[in-house]
Amino acid sequence: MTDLTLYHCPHTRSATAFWMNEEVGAPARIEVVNLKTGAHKSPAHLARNPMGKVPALLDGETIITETAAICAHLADRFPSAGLAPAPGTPARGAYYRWLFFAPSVIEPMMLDRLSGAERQNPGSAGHGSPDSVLSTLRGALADRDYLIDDSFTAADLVLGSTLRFAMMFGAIEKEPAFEAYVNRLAARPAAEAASKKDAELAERLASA
Ligand SMILES: N[C@@H](CCC(=O)N[C@@H](CS)C(=O)NCC(=O)O)C(=O)O
Repeated sequence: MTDLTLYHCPHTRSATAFWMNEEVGAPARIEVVNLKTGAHKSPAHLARNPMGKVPALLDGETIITETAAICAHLADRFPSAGLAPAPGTPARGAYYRWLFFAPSVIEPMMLDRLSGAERQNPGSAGHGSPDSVLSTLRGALADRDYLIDDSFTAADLVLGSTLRFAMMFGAIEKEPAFEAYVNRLAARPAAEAASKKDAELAERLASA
């Protein structure tokens, strides 16, 4: 039985989990946690996620936070969507690689760039130098449509969303291959549906 609730605020990082929910047939009930009213710091939300952040997914009685974890869990929970390579295969290893690369490498690099922080010793920073992040991304996306075996997975969804945000905020320069990749992902029917529903939710919150 499916008993899923996604705690979500439109136009935030949780839009990635919201899109993933669409990719697997929208099984989760959406509960809005409005960051503008401080609902994310309410006792009810802090009990779900002591970080006071969205997204969070309630699956039965278990809370899952962290966008990449939520997306990976939904991919496994709904295998018929075909968004994760089989566990134990080399492709699954590559899938984990890119799922983790987005939050543990691209995100901190993006925040460094936006805040102007300079790492004195990039070798001791897990996310290395911006140049190495960019050249790794270029290599991963060169001459292919998706990260793994030329088929779309939840790793594309997570990494592509992160890359889109990074380009939108100017933390990563727009490059033709990056833009083509992000646009390819945005053209998926589930991505379009999620984006439309997210905009409607945002409008509803703004006029409430
Ligand atoms: N590591 C978390 C980050 C989530 C996050 O930072 N969410 C932001 C919205 S973009 C948030 O809830 N911020 C509210 C706050 O921290 O006060 C993830 O990947 O899900």
